[in-house]
Amino acid sequence: MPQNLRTVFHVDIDAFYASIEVRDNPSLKGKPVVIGADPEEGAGRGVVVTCSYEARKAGLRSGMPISRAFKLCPEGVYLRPNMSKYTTVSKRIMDMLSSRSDRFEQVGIDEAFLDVSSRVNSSEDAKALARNIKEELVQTEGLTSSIGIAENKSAAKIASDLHKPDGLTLVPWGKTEEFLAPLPVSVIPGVGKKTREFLDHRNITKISQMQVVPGKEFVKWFGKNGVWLWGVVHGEEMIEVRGREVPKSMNSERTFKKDVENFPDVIQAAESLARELVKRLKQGSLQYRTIGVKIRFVGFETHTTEKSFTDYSDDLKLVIETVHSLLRGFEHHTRAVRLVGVRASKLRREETQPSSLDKWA
Ligand code: TTP
Ligand code: MG
Repeated sequence: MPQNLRTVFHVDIDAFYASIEVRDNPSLKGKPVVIGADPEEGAGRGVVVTCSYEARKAGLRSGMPISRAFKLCPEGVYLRPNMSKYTTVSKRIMDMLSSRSDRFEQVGIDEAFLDVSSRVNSSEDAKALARNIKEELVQTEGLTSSIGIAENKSAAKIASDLHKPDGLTLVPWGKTEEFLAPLPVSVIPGVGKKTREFLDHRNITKISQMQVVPGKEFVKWFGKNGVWLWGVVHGEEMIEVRGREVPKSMNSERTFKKDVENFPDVIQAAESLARELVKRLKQGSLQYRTIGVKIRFVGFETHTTEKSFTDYSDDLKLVIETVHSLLRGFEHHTRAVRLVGVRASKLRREETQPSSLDKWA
């Protein structure tokens, strides 16, 4: 591998929730383990969240109705998800993965991109580092993973899916287009049922067939996502692995030009600040768990107060309601108001899956 080229890993834990349950209860090893709804409760409503590879052999898949899963695999062990456990494991894994990369981007509860360009100088180096990470995941967490190595994110992601479970797939540098050519279009992240059908309609089922379609056509078909997709199929997608920091808090304040005596005007200003704040949170895919207000009266007397919730949210209505109830505590204050502010804290980044192209097809 020539120097100065990018090396991106996509790491994805195998059958994440199910593997954690098997690890914590070794008697489940080798059995079809299904995480999801209880097939015997609620008349078999609900779905399979995930399942072990043994259950996948029986045809079970994420999203399948639990009643159908039970018909296909009555001998399976059906367990309810234990999210707090999975989140704790995820956090430890992500901390470890992030420490093994130059840049790090978590993209789901059990998957992440690592830019390791400065840490490897050959395909052998890259594979050795990936093997080492896989081994560490087994040693410290008792979990197997699949890693794809490529010069860009989309090819790394496709590669990591190719030889699951416990896979390690390297796409040679400069050979991404050749690697992708024989694969079905459905391996591309974001190409779901609708996009597949749209392409199928045009007799396109393999990536090689997409590679001969002019870029202009892609844009006609998929709008600005067509530019990205064209880059993906030609191995030229070069989107950075980006570890976006989650800010501690975000706020929106207004100092009035003229001190405000009429309290409803203060509330109205706070509402528009809340709207602006939620817009900014959404732009950064952020959710809050605490909303606070700040109010300053003439004479610089300043108060802050806040309210926390049990769940994260990005809901505007909840912000407005909270701002109203917090500000009401100052309604009978005698002095005029100089400044009002709204603040969101205890933030987290919403976990995002690759965006779907289906909406555009
Ligand atoms: P995935 O990585 O897609 O699935 P997986 O880890 O179970 O299996 P594999 O990677 O080996 O194919 O998702 C990670 C976890 O996210 C999964 O264990 C359960 C959860 N999940 C959902 O909650 N809903 C879903 O639709 C999917 C696909 C996964
Ligand atoms: Mg996984």
